[in-house]
Amino acid sequence: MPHRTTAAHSAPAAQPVTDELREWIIAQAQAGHAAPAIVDSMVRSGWQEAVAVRAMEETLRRYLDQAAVAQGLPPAVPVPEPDLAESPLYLDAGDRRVHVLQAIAQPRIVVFGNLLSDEECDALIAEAAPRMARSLTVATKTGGEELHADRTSDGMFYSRGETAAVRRLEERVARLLRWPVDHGEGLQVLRYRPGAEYKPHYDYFEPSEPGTPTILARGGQRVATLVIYLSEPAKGGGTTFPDLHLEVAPKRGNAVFFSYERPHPSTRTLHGGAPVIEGEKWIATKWLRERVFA
Ligand code: PD2
Ligand code: ZN
Repeated sequence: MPHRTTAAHSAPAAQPVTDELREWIIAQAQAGHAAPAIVDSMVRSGWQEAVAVRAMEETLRRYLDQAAVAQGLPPAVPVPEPDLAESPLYLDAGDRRVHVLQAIAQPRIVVFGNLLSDEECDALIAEAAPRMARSLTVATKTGGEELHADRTSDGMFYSRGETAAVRRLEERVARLLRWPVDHGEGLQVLRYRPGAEYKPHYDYFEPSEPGTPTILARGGQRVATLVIYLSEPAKGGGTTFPDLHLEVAPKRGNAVFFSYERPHPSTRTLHGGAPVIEGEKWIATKWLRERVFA
């Protein structure tokens, strides 16, 4: 493999990743070697571990994306990502210490705790309550909105920065997910009563639908979702990911984040809101776009 060494006592010089190294990484992966083994052998050849890991990740991501595009899938785009590099238990979200309760890498799903206090949940519900109406979903045929039988909740949208509580939450989320406030849609609040549910769906806009170009003109695709639980139903109402057989409990103040780097089922981000069985479920959803949402 391509060799690199740095003098034992000098500060390590930057080690540029060469095409030769990238080709070697791809060949190793194609030969069936696992990522840790590839990194190990790079380190033994004198590459700094951090450089080796980054070279591996970048090379394989680019390679897989080229293969996906060659198969006719839409290209991958950058997505929001909380900084979980060192497996922290807590993340500094500016004005609040958010708990990292669970993380899945593929697809990227993170369950956060303590994102909102009980008082903040109550304030968002109280301000939203008088404005609730039967939920509409974006009509991808036209780019407008429509009543949808798959969603039996009531809802409303806050415009971005509309109230002090909304602004504070938006800034906290931007810091947590490392994605600018102005790339977010307005916060949507939903209420599910017993029997209400949100059937499994993808949050990205289906590229082949005729209304999609109009929708995308406002900030590109959705690339991530944060569902924040504002109240706890006594039974039911979890957020389900059918492809993963995963159900996230709707615990007040917690949130589930997931991202999708291309608008395609291969992301395995199919998800739904299970029927509420007892009590009421209130959520606030933040959808994040590729670019400034205006
Ligand atoms: O309420 C939920 O758990 C849920 C499920 C699926 C919310 C959304 N999607 C959403 O707001 O997109
Ligand atoms: Zn959804």
